[in-house]
Amino acid sequence: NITVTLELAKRLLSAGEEPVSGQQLAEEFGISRTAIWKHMKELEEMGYEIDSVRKKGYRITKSPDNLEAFSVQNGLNTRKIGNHITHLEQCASTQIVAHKLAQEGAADGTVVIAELQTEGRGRLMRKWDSAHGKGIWMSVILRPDVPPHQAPQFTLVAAVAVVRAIQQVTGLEPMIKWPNDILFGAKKATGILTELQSDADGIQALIIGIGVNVNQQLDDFDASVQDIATSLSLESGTIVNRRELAQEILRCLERYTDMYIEHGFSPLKQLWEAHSATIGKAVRARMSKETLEGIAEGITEDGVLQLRTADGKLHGIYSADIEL
Ligand code: BT5
Repeated sequence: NITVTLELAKRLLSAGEEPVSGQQLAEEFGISRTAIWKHMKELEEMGYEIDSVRKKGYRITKSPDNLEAFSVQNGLNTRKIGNHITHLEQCASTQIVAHKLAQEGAADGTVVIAELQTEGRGRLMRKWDSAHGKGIWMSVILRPDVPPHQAPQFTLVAAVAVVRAIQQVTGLEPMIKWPNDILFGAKKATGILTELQSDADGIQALIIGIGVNVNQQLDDFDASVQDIATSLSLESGTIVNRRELAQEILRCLERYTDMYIEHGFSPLKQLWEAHSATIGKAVRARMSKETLEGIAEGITEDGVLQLRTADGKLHGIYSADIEL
């Protein structure tokens, strides 16, 4: 029974370094000590490393690279983001699941994570390639008390959070391409998609979708993106622990969205610009109706990209695809 096995893992993880005896577990779970032992074997098969200290009991020394709700929550130490996590083996898109949960009243900070997305999506309904178990495919529901026109800035705030988390966990130095890409060189490792549920009273929920390519090797990517995509593993030459990274992203997301809500965009603008691959560069901005070329001079306090064209005119870009 997989539920009992996972409940046992949760119980041992919450005990931390302290071993829990087979007898105690047997009593708590209302099953035999032999059954407990069998569940431990199952956990080992799932990739847990378990120390069984004679007479003292069991202790988890290492968790597998999985994004089960309880293992992401264990040691997370956030105030609200991640208090509720829905972990799915598979779904069409975590955005769709999160939209539905938000409509049903899910709490501020609720997170949806999937191992596999069959219809992961980018902006403008573009496809987001989401290989099984290789990335972090998640959507975070936020309910900030800000006017709807501030929603796009959350994409920039989330980009800062993800960059800081990647730096912290892997030591790599990614760059941000306005508005929502995280790159190594010209290749994309992360995309962010912020969607909005609003009504006459303002923002009901923001659904921040974050897709991080973590452990894909080249042939794990769909042929259509192999030339433009990269993963943290390809960049670092190691396997990256997805759970640690997911936890750090949630912590950073809480820290920087709190900062934004309390102090506005200016402290984040500096952080964003420090990691920007766009500012000061000659870029082409493709928009739905026109394409502009010029120098990206900066972003405004509202997160609008400022592009100076050859005729000296300064254009505010609200939404575009940028080519460097
Ligand atoms: C994005 O859109 O970059 C936003 C991606 C957001 C994905 C997350 S995963 C969790 C949540 N659930 C979802 O369904 N979505 C969110 P955009 O800027 O429109 O970029 C899309 C383009 O990136 C595609 O047209 C491809 O060219 C490219 N692409 C697709 N999959 C990729 C991947 N895994 N890595 C790098 N590039 C990719």
